[in-house]
Amino acid sequence: MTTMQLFGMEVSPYAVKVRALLRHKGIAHQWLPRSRRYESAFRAKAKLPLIPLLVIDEEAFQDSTPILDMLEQRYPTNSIHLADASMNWLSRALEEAADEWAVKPMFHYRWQYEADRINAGMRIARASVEPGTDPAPFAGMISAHLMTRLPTLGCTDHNKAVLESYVMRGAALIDEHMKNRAYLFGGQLSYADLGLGCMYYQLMSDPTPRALLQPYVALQDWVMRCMNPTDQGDAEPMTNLLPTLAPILAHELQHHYLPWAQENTKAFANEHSDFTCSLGSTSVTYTQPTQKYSVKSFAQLQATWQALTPAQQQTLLATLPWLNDLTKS
Ligand SMILES: N[C@@H](CCC(=O)N[C@@H](CS)C(=O)NCC(=O)O)C(=O)O
Repeated sequence: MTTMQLFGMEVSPYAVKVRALLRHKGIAHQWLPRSRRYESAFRAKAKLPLIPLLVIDEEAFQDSTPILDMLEQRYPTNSIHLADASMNWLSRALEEAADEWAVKPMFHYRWQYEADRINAGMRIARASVEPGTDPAPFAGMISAHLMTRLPTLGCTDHNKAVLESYVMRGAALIDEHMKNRAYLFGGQLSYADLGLGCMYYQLMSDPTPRALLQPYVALQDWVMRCMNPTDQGDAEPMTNLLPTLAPILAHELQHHYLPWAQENTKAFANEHSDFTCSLGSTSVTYTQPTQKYSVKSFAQLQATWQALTPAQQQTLLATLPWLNDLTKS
């Protein structure tokens, strides 16, 4: 019998994303916190010191998006691939945007605000130490360590307005869209739900963004559905979705992720250590150090655009013309 172990943490968006897909597919698995208790088991399998780590019998897998792809291939029931290739591209683009961009405001709220920092530090410490050990001394160390990563990710005072207005506008748009449906593309769970849903799940677990998101009940219901999903029918036709999905796509992709990823890639190619760009509707610029992993994942997304047929690309460009410039390298 196959055994499956998922090393994760409740505070890790990428780990709860993989767990949500395992739940969705009804795949039995053991959820193991990355803690003192399981550290040697983790190290025996992990190539990188990162969660999620999924171990199937003796095989180890890391990096949440390739893990979702592998699970889709091996366990095709309850697929998160949308049958319409154009819609599926959008779903994958939203997942990539959540992984690389939406993680920034999540990290910003969690580690810049004192109440959130204390809360998250304690949650991580409690999950990490042996039962019976006082987590408090570790909580401060964990917070101090994670705060050192803030500038690298672009979570600075300078970028605060861009990061926070991104979340609040995005929440209002998703809330509106979710008033009439179970998931972003209708009744079927998609990559986009897992990617964006797991970021909002984290935001909802931190006191400052949780309070700000309180008015958005449809958004909150969707987030909780994404974390423990069951399909509720088929995807809807694009024409049904567009009135409230197009503003989400513009917000996530046109005004944030794609221009950010393009500038990051340009900076990387020109060996610039940092870059500045205009994002969203705020008048202040956004600036951060160049990020190598996102160059690779953006290139992969561009390759999936190139792999669409001209007709599939045209379907998207007819309603979302801004994709034309933003999918080019
Ligand atoms: N691209 C990776 C990112 C994984 C990642 O950044 N994991 C974080 C937790 S959310 C981690 O393990 N950090 C540990 C560390 O940086 O020491 C994925 O999607 O799995």
